[in-house]
Amino acid sequence: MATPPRTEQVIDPVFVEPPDFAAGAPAVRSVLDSLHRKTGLVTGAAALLRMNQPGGFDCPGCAWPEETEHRKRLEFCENGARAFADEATRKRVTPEFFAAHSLADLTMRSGRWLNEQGRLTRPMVKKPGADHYTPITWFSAFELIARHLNGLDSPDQAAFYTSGRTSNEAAFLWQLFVRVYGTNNMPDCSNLCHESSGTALTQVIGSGKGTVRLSDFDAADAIFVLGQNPGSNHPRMLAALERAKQNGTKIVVVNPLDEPGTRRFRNPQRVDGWVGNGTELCDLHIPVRVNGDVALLKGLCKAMLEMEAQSPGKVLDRAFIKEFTTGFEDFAADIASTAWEAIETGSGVSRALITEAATIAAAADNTICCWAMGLTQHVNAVANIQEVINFLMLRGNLGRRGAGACPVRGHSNVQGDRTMGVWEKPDAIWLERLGTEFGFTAPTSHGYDTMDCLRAMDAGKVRVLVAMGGNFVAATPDSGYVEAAIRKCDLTVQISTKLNRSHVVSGNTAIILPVLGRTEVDRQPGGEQFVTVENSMGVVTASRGRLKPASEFLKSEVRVVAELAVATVGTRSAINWRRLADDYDLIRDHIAKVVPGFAKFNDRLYDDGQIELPHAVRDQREFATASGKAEFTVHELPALNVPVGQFVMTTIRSHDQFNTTVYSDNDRYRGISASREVVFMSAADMTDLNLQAGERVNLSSGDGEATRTLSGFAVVPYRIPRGCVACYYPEANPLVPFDAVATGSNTPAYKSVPVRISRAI
Ligand SMILES: Nc1nc2c(c(=O)[nH]1)N[C@H]1C(S)=C(S)[C@@H](COP(=O)(O)OP(=O)(O)OC[C@H]3O[C@@H](n4cnc5c(=O)[nH]c(N)nc54)[C@H](O)[C@@H]3O)O[C@H]1N2
Ligand SMILES: Nc1nc2c(c(=O)[nH]1)N[C@H]1C(S)=C(S)[C@@H](COP(=O)(O)OP(=O)(O)OC[C@H]3O[C@@H](n4cnc5c(=O)[nH]c(N)nc54)[C@H](O)[C@@H]3O)O[C@H]1N2
Ligand SMILES: [Mo]
Repeated sequence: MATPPRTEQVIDPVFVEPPDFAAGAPAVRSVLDSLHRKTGLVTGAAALLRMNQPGGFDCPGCAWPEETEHRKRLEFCENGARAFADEATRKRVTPEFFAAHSLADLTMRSGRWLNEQGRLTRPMVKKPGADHYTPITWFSAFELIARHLNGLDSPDQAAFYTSGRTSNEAAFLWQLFVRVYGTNNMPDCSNLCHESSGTALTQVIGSGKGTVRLSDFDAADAIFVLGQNPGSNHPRMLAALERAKQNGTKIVVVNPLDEPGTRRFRNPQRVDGWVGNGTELCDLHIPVRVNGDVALLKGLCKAMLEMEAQSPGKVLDRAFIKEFTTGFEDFAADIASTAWEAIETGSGVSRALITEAATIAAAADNTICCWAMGLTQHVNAVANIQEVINFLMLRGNLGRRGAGACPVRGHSNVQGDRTMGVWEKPDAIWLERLGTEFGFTAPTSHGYDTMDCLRAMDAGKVRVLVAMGGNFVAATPDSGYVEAAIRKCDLTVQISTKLNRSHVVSGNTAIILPVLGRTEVDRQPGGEQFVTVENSMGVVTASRGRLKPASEFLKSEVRVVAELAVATVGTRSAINWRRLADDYDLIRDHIAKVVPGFAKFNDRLYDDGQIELPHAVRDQREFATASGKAEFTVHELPALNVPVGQFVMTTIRSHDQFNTTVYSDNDRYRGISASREVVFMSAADMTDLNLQAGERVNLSSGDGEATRTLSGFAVVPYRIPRGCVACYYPEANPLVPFDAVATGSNTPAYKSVPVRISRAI
């Protein structure tokens, strides 16, 4: 099957020894360079000063919380500045652009090229059989979409995707519209991201959210960072780690790659960060093999149980285990019967190194575990996270200052979108409250998540896709399968800021609705509006755009949802959609009545600028599980399902991309420039395969007719455990099998793909 185009030119990568520090002067240079090229230095710098500040806008990048106690004048990082500059670019995609570029032309362009064309400015339509997008009025676009939606046999033949940049106000209105229309088909990027965390945590602690506050980092004695690369993906987290480190906290990093971002941090916000050696962050790096985390975490628990046996009462928090947990006996018996040999083989880490890490945890009164995609995107991802909770619970590290579970979220409002009800599996209480508030009966049957939605498209069961942001086509696995499935749809609608692959690989009819970004002024009849977002730690803040909109034709996301609702369900619902879009305070008043934790939402926002959502585990050690207690769980060691002669491939982000938006072909922290079509491999494996550095190889996965191949990737020698390789996301997505998903959360196993590697001829 066809795979997406690669870069416009084949260029050999340049690779050098990675730096041993993150940020510092190169980060500052990079910020200035992005601003200069994209927004103009003066406009860009003035707006950036408002980012993550009271009265300003929330960074469109990641979900790491803003500092409140330690807030700085420049509360942003290199990559936040880049995300900002990418949205605030001066370049524009106009109707003339679409007249000049056929779809046949655009489908041959790389994602990077598409993004570089600038901001979308006008609603556009591609009619059936046409090879160009042409302009359409907003009114006609809404009418056309409504006609399609209302012409379906059942509302369940439509699906409504969301990406996690959407504000709370837009997300709340969106899920209301979708449910009034009559379906729960709300796939979202969370399904591809932290769904495994939500599923795992809800089962064992009764809440899907993390249990720490930012201030807990100042009181932790040990911080474990598992499967996360904060130097590139959550750079402001480095400041919290640096402060912790200076307080004497020990930091343990569990990652197949020794990421420079967690090694040493030169804080660019301080003079010594520009010229000094920076702060050594990592005390211990554990080079776990890809998907070796269940084994490793079992090993950590085993070492701690052994220490407890030697010094009874010194290691385990017996009081916590007795009062607040269930399942400890079974858990301990399973750990005791798991041999060290199996743990060493499964994790690729020696007993000695595991014991060293366990000793740090045993000496720490308070431990935090942070994690991201390195744990959530495996077949056994839910088990990974439940093992993290087992590990934390041994010493009572839940619901206590300085301790807890910290899934570090991706998109800046992905957590908020879920809080606002964007979920394909809503619970009955939610639907009841929503129905009561708005006087309708919400559909109760569960909808499609992202993977099931794609399958339904392939089977002709979903005929219309409406996407609020994101890049559904490029973010999902097995690009060949996905692109064929999307092309079967009658209509695809993308509500977007920038051009991407999902606009050019589309349904029979395709519509682009261009919207305001978060950085831009949002003026409505009720005055200038602000929106709210929830960060990774359950704090909801206001975000007010400051820049002049990229085009006079743009509408806000909230306005687009309202108009879509008026056109589609206007005559069937008593809701005054347009009034809600005139004044977002009115939406927040409804949120206050429907969403737990949001009482007096507007009042608190106007008084304090933010609200912190309650968290029963964090605040009261209350666990809303079936047993009413936190649950120890037992998980088998995952089988090493990589056939002999194959490798397990993980897919990673570079320092110079935001998800499917690739800013450049460089990855400064890994010493790579000029090309992303590389495969990181250990020198020993290269020797075995008789491969030279820079040599081109083909990678393939699957068998027989289902074989998927990517050819001509350059081999880069890298410190990665043997038997494991790494490639960049999204370039490697054509190789990710569609059927390998996490048990329980249905998240694609993007981070453990068995691949064959052969020399390209
Ligand atoms: N600048 C920037 N910021 C971002 C994003 C971005 O693309 N660019 N994306 C945002 C989003 S949506 C998300 S979800 C987050 C993603 O943030 P991260 O999760 O940090 O991103 P990844 O690069 O996918 O992978 C994380 C790390 O997991 C490691 N890893 C891979 N396989 C394994 C494994 O089997 N076990 C372990 N222990 N580690 C493994 C990789 O080496 C890598 O260091 O960042 C958010 N922030
Ligand atoms: N192989 C592999 N695949 C992965 C991953 C991986 O680690 N490996 N990670 C997965 C993860 S964690 C995630 S979250 C997904 C990401 O999946 P998505 O969230 O679907 O993808 P993005 O690349 O973040 O979406 C970028 C597009 O969003 C639009 N956009 C940006 N800002 C706005 C805005 O303010 N409003 C609107 N309406 N649109 C906007 C722009 O058009 C832009 O092109 O990818 C997943 N795919
Ligand atoms: Mo994500």
